[in-house]
Amino acid sequence: MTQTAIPCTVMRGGTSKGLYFRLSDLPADRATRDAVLLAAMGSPDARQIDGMGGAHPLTSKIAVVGPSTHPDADVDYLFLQAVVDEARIDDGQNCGNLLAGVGPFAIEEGLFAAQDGVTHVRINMLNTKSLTVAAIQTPGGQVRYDGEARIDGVPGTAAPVPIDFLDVAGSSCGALLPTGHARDVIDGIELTAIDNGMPVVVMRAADFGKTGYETPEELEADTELKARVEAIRLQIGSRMNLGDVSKKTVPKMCLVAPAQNGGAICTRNFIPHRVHEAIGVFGAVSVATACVLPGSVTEGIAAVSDPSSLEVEHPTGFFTVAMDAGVEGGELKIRRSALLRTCRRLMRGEIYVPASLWSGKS
Ligand code: NQM
Repeated sequence: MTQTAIPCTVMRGGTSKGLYFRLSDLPADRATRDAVLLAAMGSPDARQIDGMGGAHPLTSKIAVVGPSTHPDADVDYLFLQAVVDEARIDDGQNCGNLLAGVGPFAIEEGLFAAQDGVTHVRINMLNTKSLTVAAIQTPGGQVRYDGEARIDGVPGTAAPVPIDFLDVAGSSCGALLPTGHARDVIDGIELTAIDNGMPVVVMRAADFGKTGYETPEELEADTELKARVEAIRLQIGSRMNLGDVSKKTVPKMCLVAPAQNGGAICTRNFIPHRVHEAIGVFGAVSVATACVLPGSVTEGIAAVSDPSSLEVEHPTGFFTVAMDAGVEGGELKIRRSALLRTCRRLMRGEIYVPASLWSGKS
């Protein structure tokens, strides 16, 4: 046998797509696991031609799902980013888009028993050591994928997957405001470094001479802008308790401008080197939080009419974040945030990797 076959499911989760594995189907040793996952995706290669990756960070994602190691959860979820053009599997961030597929995958794989109606799956998110609950449509105890829910960035409609977060503030950086300030200045640019589920650096597009309404392609072609944004990222990363971020996918860098379509704010997101076609889930939650944070750089830009429901605009539409937040003792406290995603199982089968990397489970 020159190749090893590994059970694998391909799912669209929110506006991303990735490979879903059961923990027990992957090598236990981390170096072997990473070599296997790189081969499965076809990294490193800009086209990922020899693997399943889609040649973009949003389609080069992996979810590993296993039995819960947390007393208050039903399953564990580890998110892994296969870097497209480097031989690197990164576990330094979470992904709220692939998260949408975790509950259905766990049910389909027999890791968690569905009820008739709606099944609430409590998920232990290992990357950020935080918990979430996803409500999965399961009429007759079967996962239902079709439905009427629509999210921007995905054609058509599907079954709704509402997701609730209780404790994501500071989950990567140790604090909602890791630098201790609502506003910092780096290279003459005012910014808000915030972590409500994702480390994000919020900056005003106008401070870079941009409108903030440019297309992702226009921003990606702007090498001078990209260099300025990356220089700030490298400096603020360690101040956000993330250490040297030169080889990390966080923090994300978000340019903001006044909303154009009635939302709270308009965003363009460097994740961190490509520009997102929409916005990441936890990225949106963190930016929405900046919009209600007194003293953040969104002041004078964000239009918040209802702080319990914020529409974050992005290149392909809106992302609605529901939030229960308030200032307690002079500090912003996030009691709960919630959002809507959809997902769809696309394929289930076996993925082949060279047996020279791993001979498989004996
Ligand atoms: O922020 C892109 C995505 C993401 C991550 C990224 C995500 C999140 O759209 O929770 O969903 O910023 O890397 O999948």
